[in-house]
Amino acid sequence: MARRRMKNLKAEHLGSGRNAGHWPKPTLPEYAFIGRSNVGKSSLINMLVGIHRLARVSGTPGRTRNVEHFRVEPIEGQGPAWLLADLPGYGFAKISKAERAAWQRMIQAYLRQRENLQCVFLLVDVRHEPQQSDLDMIHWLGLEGIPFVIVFTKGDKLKQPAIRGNVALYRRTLKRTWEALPHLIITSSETGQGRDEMLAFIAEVNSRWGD
Ligand SMILES: Nc1nc2c(ncn2[C@@H]2O[C@H](COP(=O)(O)OP(=O)(O)O)[C@@H](O)[C@H]2O)c(=O)[nH]1
Ligand SMILES: [Mg+2]
Repeated sequence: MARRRMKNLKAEHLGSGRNAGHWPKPTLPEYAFIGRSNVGKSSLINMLVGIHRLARVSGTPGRTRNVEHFRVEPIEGQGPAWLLADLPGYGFAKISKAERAAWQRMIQAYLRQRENLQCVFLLVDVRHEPQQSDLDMIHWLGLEGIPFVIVFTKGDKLKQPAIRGNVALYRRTLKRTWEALPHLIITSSETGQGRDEMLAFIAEVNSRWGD
């Protein structure tokens, strides 16, 4: 049976800023998208919301240096509106050490301070084996006790068996350090794979907002 495609959502860009003074008031549940430059953060945000050019998709990695905030309206009045935050990519090679450190400080400050943050979506390219910068970020999130989900991107670029193999490798790598594994979701911004699963996850977390 063909599944009904979930409707496009209503969403708007709220603003862009490097520090708390420039971010929207933390009065709605928020989800942050982080990952290496070019992993597909902006594409995934566009895919989830169903708006082609909400978040910019960049061919030039490392261009966004601010946190970009978006507001998404609830579907048919169910649950609160929610916020998406598109964070600057890490692991971009062509920047100075000082600039990299400044990014890291900014991202860590955001993740620690943002009181309405419900969950971090940590994006990794499903084609690559676990990268040190991603494992470092996962480790840091774990130590800080910040809830996160690992979201594999570009699922359209590999065949099923290769995807299964790479995801299994990821599980094995994490199991060396962590007792419990985080939730893993496989997505493709091209085909819409993983959209329903991510939106259902967000709706579920949103339903507990204000409890
Ligand atoms: N085939 C395919 N390409 C993707 C996917 N997601 C992103 N891309 C491409 O990867 C590049 C970087 O995407 P972008 O969303 O700008 O990455 P960001 O730097 O993490 O925001 C762009 O050329 C996108 O078109 C995907 O799911 N499938
Ligand atoms: Mg981007």
